[in-house]
Amino acid sequence: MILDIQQETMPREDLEQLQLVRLQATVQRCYHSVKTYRTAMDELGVRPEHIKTLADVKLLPFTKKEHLRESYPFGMFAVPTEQVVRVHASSGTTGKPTVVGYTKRDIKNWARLMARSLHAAGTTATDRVHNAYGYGLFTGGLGLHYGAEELGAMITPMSGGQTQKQLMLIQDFEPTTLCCTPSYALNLVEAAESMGFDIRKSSLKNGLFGAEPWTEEMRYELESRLGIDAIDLYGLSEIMGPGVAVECIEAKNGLHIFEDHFLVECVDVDTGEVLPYGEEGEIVFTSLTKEAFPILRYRTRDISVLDVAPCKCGRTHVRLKRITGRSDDMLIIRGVNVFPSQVESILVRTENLSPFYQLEIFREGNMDTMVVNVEGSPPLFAQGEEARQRVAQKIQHDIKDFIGVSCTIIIKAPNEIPRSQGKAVRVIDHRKTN
Ligand code: DLL
Repeated sequence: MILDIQQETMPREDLEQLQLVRLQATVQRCYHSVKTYRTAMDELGVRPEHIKTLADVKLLPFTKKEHLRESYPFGMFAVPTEQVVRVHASSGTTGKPTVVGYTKRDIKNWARLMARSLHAAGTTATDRVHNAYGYGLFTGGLGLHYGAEELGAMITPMSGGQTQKQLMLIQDFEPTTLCCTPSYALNLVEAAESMGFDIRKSSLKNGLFGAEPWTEEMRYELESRLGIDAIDLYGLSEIMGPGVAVECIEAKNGLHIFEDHFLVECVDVDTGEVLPYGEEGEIVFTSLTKEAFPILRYRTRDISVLDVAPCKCGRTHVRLKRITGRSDDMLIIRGVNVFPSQVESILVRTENLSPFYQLEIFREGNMDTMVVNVEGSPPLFAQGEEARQRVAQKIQHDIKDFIGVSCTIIIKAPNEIPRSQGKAVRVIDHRKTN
């Protein structure tokens, strides 16, 4: 199998030349085949031939989730549906899902990118992959699946759920790579421990975790409890699915974006202004090779920083710092911006807790209040109320200190927080239901 990994170490000038040619072709395709893009570009007075340099991307209109919803189901496809061989959809919180399509070539490119992601994470053709990402409309399961096959590895298409069975197959099939959400990995660890299965001694050596925000503290937790290298994997269905960016096992310090297929920008959330490398903002992608569902300047709502510093792995592709959260996940509690991942960092490094938590947001009068529900470890629970109060006070103090917001802490009994089968539900916002 030939992986086009030479693209990952190309000198930047060559990479940028390749990107420009692909960008120009994508803009032509969007303008001539997708009404939404033609209308938006005409409104701005931009024609495909105005894109002469990569920086000209900023002349193009942004695409937002609303555009995809308005064109439900196939209105933004750039090829006749006869040429589409697969669709995926991501469920929104309200109404219809957003639908994305792939031609045969798109599927091939995606499989290659996922093979490259697995390769960057340290998986080889002789490895065995246990895939617990959900199969179905969600892109996680099938995305990893075709990538592992493309790489030549052996894959178990387990999908999510059936935790006991997952653990049995991990013992019997002896996989080396685990693929699932970080919250589900934690769920597996806990279930293994309760069965008396020491998963640290299993055949697993690395894991590709993504589809939801997680923290360095959670990486430490997963690496120490599973005895593996935990690698961050990023993607979104609107752009392709998993395999848009991945960490390299050499540095584990930010996710290399596959820039030969995606053009990335970081913009100011409010003004849409393009920010220089190193500044935090909203990540925006333009696809460079997609046929069925090309996309221009998609506002991901994911907040991060782009890092151009050279990486010790030799890849020249820009790195995306760990996603701190989505702009629409950001909670504003009494004027203070809070991302659930900031709370996670504090909880995971506090002793005597299990790393399962959920935040509840209430509105009392004009005041927003946050309640942090977190599970105590079984020994803490056995120590009684006073010990739990001490831990609760410590967390409350640390959250006030590091994040700047006062909140109430409730230490729950082991197993009281619902376990995730896929993406974890970290926030219950009662303001939206009242
Ligand atoms: O979650 C694709 C995926 C599957 C990625 C498996 C990685 C592994 P969607 O369901 O469309 O696609 O959700 C995309 O999930 O905009 C981010 O907010 C979040 N997300 C995905 N990966 C990460 C990550 C898949 N590594 C949305 N860290 C994205 C933080 C992530 N957030």
